[in-house]
Amino acid sequence: MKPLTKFWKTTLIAGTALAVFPLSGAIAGDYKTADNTLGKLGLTIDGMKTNDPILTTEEFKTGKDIFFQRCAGCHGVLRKGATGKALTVDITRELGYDYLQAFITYGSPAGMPNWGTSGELTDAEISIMARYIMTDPPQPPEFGMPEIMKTWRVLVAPKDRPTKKMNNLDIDNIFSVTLRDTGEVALIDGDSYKIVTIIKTGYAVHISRISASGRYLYVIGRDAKVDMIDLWMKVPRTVAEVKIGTEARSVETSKFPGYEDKYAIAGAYWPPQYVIMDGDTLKPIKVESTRGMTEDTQVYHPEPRVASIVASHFKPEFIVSVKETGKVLMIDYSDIKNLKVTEIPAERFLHDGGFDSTGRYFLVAANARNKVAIIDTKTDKLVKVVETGGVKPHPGRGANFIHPVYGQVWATSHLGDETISLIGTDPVKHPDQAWNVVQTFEGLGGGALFIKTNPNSDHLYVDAPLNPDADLSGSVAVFDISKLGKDEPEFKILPIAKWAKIKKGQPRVVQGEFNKAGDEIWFSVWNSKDKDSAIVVVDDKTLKLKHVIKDPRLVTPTGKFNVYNTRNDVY
Ligand code: DHE
Repeated sequence: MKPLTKFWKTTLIAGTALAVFPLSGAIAGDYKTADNTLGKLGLTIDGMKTNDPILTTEEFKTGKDIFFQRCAGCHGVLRKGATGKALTVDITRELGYDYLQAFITYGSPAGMPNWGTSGELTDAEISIMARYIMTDPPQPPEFGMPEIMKTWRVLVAPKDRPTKKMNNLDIDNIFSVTLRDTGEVALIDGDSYKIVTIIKTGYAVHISRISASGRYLYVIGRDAKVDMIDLWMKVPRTVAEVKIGTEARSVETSKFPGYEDKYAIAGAYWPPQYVIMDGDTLKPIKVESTRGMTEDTQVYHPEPRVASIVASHFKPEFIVSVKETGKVLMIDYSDIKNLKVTEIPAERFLHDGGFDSTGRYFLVAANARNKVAIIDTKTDKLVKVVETGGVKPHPGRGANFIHPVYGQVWATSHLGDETISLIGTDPVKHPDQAWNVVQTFEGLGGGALFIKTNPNSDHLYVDAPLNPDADLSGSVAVFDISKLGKDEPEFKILPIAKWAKIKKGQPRVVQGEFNKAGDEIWFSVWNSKDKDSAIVVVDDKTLKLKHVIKDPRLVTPTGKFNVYNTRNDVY
């Protein structure tokens, strides 16, 4: 690390945050400063070691931007830690600049990306980040109803929308594909593999969810912008939009009979809150904060972020996982004015999850605790919290199938190691196995994000996009479900990235998603923004390459959401 240029002088503001001013510029007015001796005092920043490098104002701004774009998702805006470790200044200053710089450069098998060696951050940016996280985190502003209302737009009013489907598409077999770095979704026809249209959405768009009828598609960007797309239009397009905060990951719609397409909900990372909206127009109805006490130690947390949200099939309720407090909120939308919320203490650091095969039980990963919490959505009670036997479970929505020995199970892969864990989910026919880990075995390697099967498939697919080894992050492991009775079941490796024949870059293969028929599975071949990406379609019966979708418009494809499977919670 080079010392800071001699033209800069640092000044302490409010104890620890740094601002830096150039000495060479003219000082306004006639007032001339005299040299003084204060600079000779050996003052240090509280807790920082004397040799730790510091930041210029410009670098602070760059660090802030990179942190919010790349790091806050795992470590939190206030850096109190969740999926990623806590990075509060008491910890980072103790670790010191050299350690932090090396860690950011090389990553770790436990899930920290190798930002330097992957080429995603330059040496200069890594140096800034190591120094940035040694300074106190800035806190972004609140975003309440007045701010939300200012962003709400109905682009096509319900009365001006078609009364029947105006296109020839099989809507149930459309895939909404996240184009992460362009802030768009591609709607791809699952029958012809053709791009129907590309729609501008929020920044670093994250997931799509479908209304109960299958007509409306809701997309959430990391900037907390929700776009509502009408799939009945001749060419599907956005009919309403709203920003529910400044940082978000999840959106869902009401599914209980009688409430189909009536409400939508989106959860924010910042400010920590959820917003219930009119399902037809996205008009915000209610905004509720999730700040409060942790479920176990009952200590106040200022930033309990909203992670996964699902819609109950048993009650008019949204099921909201609150990450840092570890609570699952059952939000009764039958009377939004007099909102009733059942708060279930589950486990801290809740992240992603999905239903069991019956749609009654919600299994959600508390990934930093290596556990899965199981919620009964019929009784609104916690069933159990189980250790998965692996490091950082990351199921996506998980995978449901009938195991040859243990009956119905739900599976999760892990971000932090190669473990795949199966949890029994049939309390009637397999009461001894229900809500216990019945088997663990190894997949490709650490860095797995998503696991997938389909009721019509005999295969279980597991990716490893965050594995530092390019061969592994470019492949998926496939298990034959009928052979899972063995202790250490074998798997086949599908070299998906090689099949895509992409010459430049190091694309990661991510998130399998089945088509409506459940006879083919699509994988994203996710390259950097300036390089070619693709979607590879695999024949589920033969495990052979069926089709490669390539198009210059397919920039950084990641999540794919088949309308039928998503609206019916088939996974
Ligand atoms: Fe995701 C789901 C949060 C990074 C692709 N991701 C989720 C969910 C949450 C979440 C809370 C569950 C939503 C739900 O079901 O309601 N994701 C986060 C993060 O906080 C994190 C770790 C860091 C960040 O800064 O965002 C993060 N996610 C990523 C990615 O980098 C991925 C791989 C690529 C991308 O597009 O950004 C990614 N996340 C996905 C996908 C799903 C998802 C594809 C939905 C999976 C599904 O099958 O439902």
